[in-house]
Amino acid sequence: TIIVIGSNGQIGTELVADLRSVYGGSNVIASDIREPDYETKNAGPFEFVNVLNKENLAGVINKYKPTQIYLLAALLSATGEQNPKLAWDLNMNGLINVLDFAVEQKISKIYWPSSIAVFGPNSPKEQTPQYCAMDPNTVYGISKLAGERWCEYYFLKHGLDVRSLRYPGLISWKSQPGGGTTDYAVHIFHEALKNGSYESFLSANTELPMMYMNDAIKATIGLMDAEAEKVKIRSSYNVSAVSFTPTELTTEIKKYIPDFTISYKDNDPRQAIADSWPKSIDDSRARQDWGWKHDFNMKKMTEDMILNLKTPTELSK
Ligand code: VAH
Repeated sequence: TIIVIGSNGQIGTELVADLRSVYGGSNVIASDIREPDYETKNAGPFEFVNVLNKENLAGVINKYKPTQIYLLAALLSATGEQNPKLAWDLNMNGLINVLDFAVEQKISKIYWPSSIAVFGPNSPKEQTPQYCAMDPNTVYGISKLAGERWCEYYFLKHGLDVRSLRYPGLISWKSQPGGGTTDYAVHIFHEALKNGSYESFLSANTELPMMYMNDAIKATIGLMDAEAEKVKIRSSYNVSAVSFTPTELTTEIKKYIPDFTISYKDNDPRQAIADSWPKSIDDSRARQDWGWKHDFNMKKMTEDMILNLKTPTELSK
């Protein structure tokens, strides 16, 4: 069995559904600190799991004896800045609790997401390499950088097969984003279809690395299915697909909604976060080591988002 912790989030919602289609509904346990939406709840087992509550976590692990755990629970960059101590506690101690149980219970594989947020103002901005100066200045980025070091440490000291990806901004239609800096790239589609206009909290020329959720799930399952010896990086792999600005995304959206207009809110705190991150990522190591390749460019992503949001889809709350 597989346990997905943080299954109600932007990634978890889709990852649970896709893992269930591969492994069977009853073999993938969704878990979070609040009830899932109707669809997830009826497609397989759900458990309340708070990664900061060790006896709760131990109880669920003992109940299901999982062979894999995906730990997705975290506070993201924007919410983390509003609640720095909780972000550090949840992102860091949640990870260490899971790593410890994984060693104790000999769980064969652990997945933990990192982020391009591990890079900072002094990291190269274009085609940011796998290894370089990393001075993240958000609690989220600090916790992800430290988390990468812990993952590699548990691999080296305990032989734990823990694997990780540095996700860029993720864009999806099935699930709402969870308080990040890249959330504009999801909100814009909903607003464009609903109101024909959107006020962006990032400036027109803010270029960020992005990825469609289909590609993010493909990368995640692709990394987890790779033979262990191909996973040569045990901190976290750079992965990417596209990079674009709000202006470029607007131009693409206008091909489907010609009257769509964008405006820009200035001095949003998320602008400083975005400005500290790379504009584009070099993910050649993931492509070399375990055959990563993205499928969705901005054009294909926009088409798929509009197509799916246009039909009356009940969005997960
Ligand atoms: C965030 N969506 O904005 C997340 C992600 C790279 C961005 O880590 O915080």
